[in-house]
Amino acid sequence: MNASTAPDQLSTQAIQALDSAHFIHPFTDHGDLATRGARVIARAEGIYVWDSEGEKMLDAMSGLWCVNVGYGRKQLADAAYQQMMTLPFYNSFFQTTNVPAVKLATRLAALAPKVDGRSFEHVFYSSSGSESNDSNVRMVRRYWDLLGQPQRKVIISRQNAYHGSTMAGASLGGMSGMHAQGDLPIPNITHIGQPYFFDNGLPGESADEFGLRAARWLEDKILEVGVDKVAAFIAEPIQGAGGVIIPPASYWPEIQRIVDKYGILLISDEVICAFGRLGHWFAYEKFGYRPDLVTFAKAVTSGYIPLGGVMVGDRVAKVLIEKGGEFNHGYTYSGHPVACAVALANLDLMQAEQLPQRVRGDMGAYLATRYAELNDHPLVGLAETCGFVAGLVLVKNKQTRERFNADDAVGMVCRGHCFRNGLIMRAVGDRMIIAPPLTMTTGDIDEMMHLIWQALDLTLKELTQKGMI
Ligand code: PXG
Repeated sequence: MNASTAPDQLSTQAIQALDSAHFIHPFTDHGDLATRGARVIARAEGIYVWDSEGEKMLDAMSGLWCVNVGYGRKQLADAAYQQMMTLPFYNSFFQTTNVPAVKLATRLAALAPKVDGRSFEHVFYSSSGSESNDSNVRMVRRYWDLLGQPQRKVIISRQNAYHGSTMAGASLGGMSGMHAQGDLPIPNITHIGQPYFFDNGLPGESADEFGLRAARWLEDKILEVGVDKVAAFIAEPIQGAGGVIIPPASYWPEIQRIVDKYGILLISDEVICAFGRLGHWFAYEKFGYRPDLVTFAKAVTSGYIPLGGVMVGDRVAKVLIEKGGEFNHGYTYSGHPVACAVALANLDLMQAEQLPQRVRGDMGAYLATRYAELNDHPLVGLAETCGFVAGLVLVKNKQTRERFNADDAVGMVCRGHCFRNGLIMRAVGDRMIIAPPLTMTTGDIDEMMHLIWQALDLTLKELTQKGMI
């Protein structure tokens, strides 16, 4: 086979064979993939993607939590083209800068809400969420070094968190499967439990009581490690890859009280939650807490081109800039002009179409109402949304809340039915989750809900036939 043949002239099987021969995919069992062949995603428009066999699927995951403005938006392609013809690349290392990077930093600083007088006037750029969290580790350590407290090195995170796949990102994350490969976490990173009420709430305990208890695991950990050794706490506003774990309302205010009490830095990893996903430009505004650093990536460009970064709050920026001298850290693509130009066009679009406002208003409410109907399905233990993310837990017995065994791989069964019926929904253990494009209309939501019901019905049928329920 001639690999230089244009891919769209190759048959699906030929592409799958080349894929198997040459492409190592992220988080993939290649032995398994080789037996079934990868699904070749060929094109996309609006909220739909098509595979190489012409099968159309409603993409309820926005690619991978990123295509917030939907597919096929010409303004973003035009912005990339224009910028490539003007200045496709220049670095920002040696006292140089470029206009899109400056404009975007200014724009992001204006969009990031001030809380209690604290603001975000500075942005550090990378190309991904993982790199951004590596930068956070570097910045946090540098901050405490500059303040003469170099022993403050420990960053506290949470089990089942996802903060990326680089050495620091995977270490900050709380995925045991990732830690098991490659001697992770790296030193000075430790984890507390996640605020997952359905899993960890005690009999008779209210969600808010549980939220306070879960937040206080942070205080316990700070005291265990030693107050003078703790540098920062990192958390996603809502855990995304962990299965859309929405914390009780009491959780974030209590976390804020604790980080304030001990003076540690707070990192809000908003790689999934920012840029309208929860109805705000930044999610800390929704929950009312005051982070010092905010990680972003994905939807800053709606995934059209890689870009990530960190919003650096005044507390950290002041120390790094006024006391720091040169900070020996940065990436070739920090402030990439094309990526920044696409981000600006993306923010223009989001602003013109008022996407965060729609999610905060009518459309978020409509999704919440329709999604809550799933609570009537016999397989669903609890279905809930927050803005335009939603999760449900599949249960064996609705009344007793009995769960399936991990070996049942019930999420994968359901995901299979979704795929075969033209819906992309993600499975995380026994949870089914969505993060649809923010451009969805009520008609789109109705169509998606119909497909979700169908997939749940088919899953129930299969599990019943197999005697698993
Ligand atoms: N932080 C958070 C909160 C994320 O969700 C990252 C950091 C890392 O970003 P990059 O750009 O380096 O991938 C993420 C990424 C999933 C899934 O299975 C989620 C992510 C990535 C891959 C898969 O839901 N989130």
